[in-house]
Amino acid sequence: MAHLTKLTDTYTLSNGVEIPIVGFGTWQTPDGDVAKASVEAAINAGYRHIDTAAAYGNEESVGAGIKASGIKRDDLFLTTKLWNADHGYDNAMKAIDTSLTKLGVDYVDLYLIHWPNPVQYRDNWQSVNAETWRAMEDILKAGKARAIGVSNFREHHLDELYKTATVKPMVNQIFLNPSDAQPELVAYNKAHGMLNEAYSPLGTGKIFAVPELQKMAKRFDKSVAQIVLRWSLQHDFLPLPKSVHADRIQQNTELFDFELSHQDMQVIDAQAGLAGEYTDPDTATF
Ligand code: 1BO
Repeated sequence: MAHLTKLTDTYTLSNGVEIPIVGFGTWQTPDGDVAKASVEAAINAGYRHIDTAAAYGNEESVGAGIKASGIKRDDLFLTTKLWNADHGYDNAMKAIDTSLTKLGVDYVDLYLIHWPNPVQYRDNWQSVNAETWRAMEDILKAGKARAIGVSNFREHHLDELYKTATVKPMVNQIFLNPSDAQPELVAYNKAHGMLNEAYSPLGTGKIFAVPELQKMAKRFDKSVAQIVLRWSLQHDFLPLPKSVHADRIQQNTELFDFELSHQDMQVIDAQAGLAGEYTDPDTATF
């Protein structure tokens, strides 16, 4: 288990870059004042890691929230992602510049390919990903990203990428929570030196109604959300909880004054039967 004492503890990526162990997620956070205010509130609550994506449509507001917080750029870890329309070498080189402009920064800390198999490249995703990854490597070399990686990639997408990659992805950000713990993919990522980042770390919300988890939360005087985020950390995942409510933004930072036992972890692991919302990247319609 990683060293878990505070929100700003870090994992070390395979290229030596330090990444804070909890990130503030902004998927489905409405653009405009809501995104700006929630990012500002997150930074004020102590988050030093913000996760967005071109596809979330909120990069400008996320950038505005960062600016409004007054934090120094170098004190923040910022991730964004390349969308499906921007695959291919030339498009990717333009996409990073667009994201940097929207975010109002000179570099991101982590740049990810958002999906491995966009619907328009279903017949040639292998060569398209190779070209996109070539751009990702040049983006890294140019210092526009301090680390690069992928999201929603499965083993066969990565096996294919490794045929031409000269730099291995440092992160795979996946749908990862007790109902969809994806043990094979998690082990694969780890074996290939990738950090497992968890988006939707609380899953569909069904987890909140599980009596064993409610009892456990009561025993620790915590919420079920805090219990599940702690589970994620004790598995060495990097959870990206999202909220637009100041009280929950704060609550999701309070994960370091308790520890789940092996038995507690097993009870949460056993929730894998709950139906999740996993999207298969090879059949997704975007
Ligand atoms: C469709 C977006 C998934 C989370 O990044």
